[in-house]
Amino acid sequence: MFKKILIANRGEIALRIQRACREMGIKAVMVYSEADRDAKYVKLAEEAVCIGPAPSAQSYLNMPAIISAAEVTDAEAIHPGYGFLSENADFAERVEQSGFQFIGPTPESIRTMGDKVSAKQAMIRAGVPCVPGSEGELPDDPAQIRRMAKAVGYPVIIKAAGGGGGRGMRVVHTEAALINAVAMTKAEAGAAFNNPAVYMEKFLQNPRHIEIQILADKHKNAVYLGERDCSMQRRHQKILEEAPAPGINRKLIERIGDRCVAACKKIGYRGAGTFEFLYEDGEFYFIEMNTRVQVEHPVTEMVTGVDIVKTQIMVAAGEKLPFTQRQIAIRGCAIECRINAEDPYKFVPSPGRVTMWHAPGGPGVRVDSHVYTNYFVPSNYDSMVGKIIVHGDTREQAMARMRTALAETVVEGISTNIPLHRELMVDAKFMVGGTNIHYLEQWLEQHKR
Ligand code: MV4
Repeated sequence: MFKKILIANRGEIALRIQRACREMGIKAVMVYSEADRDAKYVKLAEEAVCIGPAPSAQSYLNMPAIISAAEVTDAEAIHPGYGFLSENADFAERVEQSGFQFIGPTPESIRTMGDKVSAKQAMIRAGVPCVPGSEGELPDDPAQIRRMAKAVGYPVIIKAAGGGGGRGMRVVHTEAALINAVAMTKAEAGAAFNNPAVYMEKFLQNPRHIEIQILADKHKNAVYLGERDCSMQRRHQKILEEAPAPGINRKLIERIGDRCVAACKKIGYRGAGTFEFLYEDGEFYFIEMNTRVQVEHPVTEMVTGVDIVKTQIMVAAGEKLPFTQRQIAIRGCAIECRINAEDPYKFVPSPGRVTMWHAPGGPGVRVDSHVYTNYFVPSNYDSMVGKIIVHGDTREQAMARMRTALAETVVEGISTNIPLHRELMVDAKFMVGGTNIHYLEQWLEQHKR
């Protein structure tokens, strides 16, 4: 096992990874920007290295500075967390060329999944069900594009190969609008991702966003850890996630999970990964794969008892997965509320000094946050300052525990979205479960103030 790991991230996930290191007897090296100098997890680490000024481009995205920090501290591996450099294949390659273990999949896997056309082709080959569409990059010939759209059926969606997470897409409702929409998406994709390639899919009107968590080792073992329902989102920002997904047939989930595992084995995937699906009318359709640990990993940890971050580190060190698929069971229900430093209804960021932070507790309650009373939330980064995660035997118990947890939570000095979460936890449709990706935006429209 590694003796020392460098954590190339900040905030709650930096603290989460540091905790895993501590539990495993591994020394943690933190890197931090000038804006994060006073963060408690920086002071708590065995070692910490300042890698640059507040802007991410000069610190958390600064590859030479991060690799130099690993060199001067004699770290053996680098954990990238989520965001920043976590899905940058060139970074993973440079980390390994510098003699460190990248805690994640191979640069090749990251590259394949980063290109949404090659990702989809890999999944089709591996037998993972995908949204019907072009099965590759769109050709230049307008007549051919029109034929494809007619075969798929309108509405269709044009997506950039270099996009993902909601960037570089356009919905097309009629043949009259098709060719122009393709040209516009191509132009934007060329400018934004330096890759003009686009592909076509049938546009699903009211899907849910369900994702499957997997873990794989370097010995061709892979397991899936059930699913998460991430449909509660606004402008592609998830605000609440849960596991298991309400009302979905368990046998269907097992079939899809087995497909994901087979795909991992086929492509030699290793580490943690997430297969994103749209779910509509009882069918799953693969859209993208994330090659990192995700913000919402705790809901899966709560229902499976598996420590995903610890397992990422174990498999990166070459160890075998310490469990088989048969040993994985889903117990109860878990819900995560993301706590953002922002206005709860206008969504404008609210950085600044937290004059009071009181975290909830009790049975089945987990708080992943780096915040403390007097912590200053910098304006340079994402507004998420922590997560409240609850577990219960039933979804009703999980919701009751979340209501209690949210009632106990006190945050002063900044605005947070906690009031929004309190309302959602007593919303009739949420309480039934199974709302789609448009629900929150429609709810906000109806609850305008
Ligand atoms: C889609 C779709 C409908 N049909 N693809 C948005 C983010 C990116 N991961 C894929 N996205 C979508 N792809 C087809 N064929 C609808 C969305 C979508 C969405 C997906 C998941 C979560 C939230 C979303 C919000 C708007 C649109």
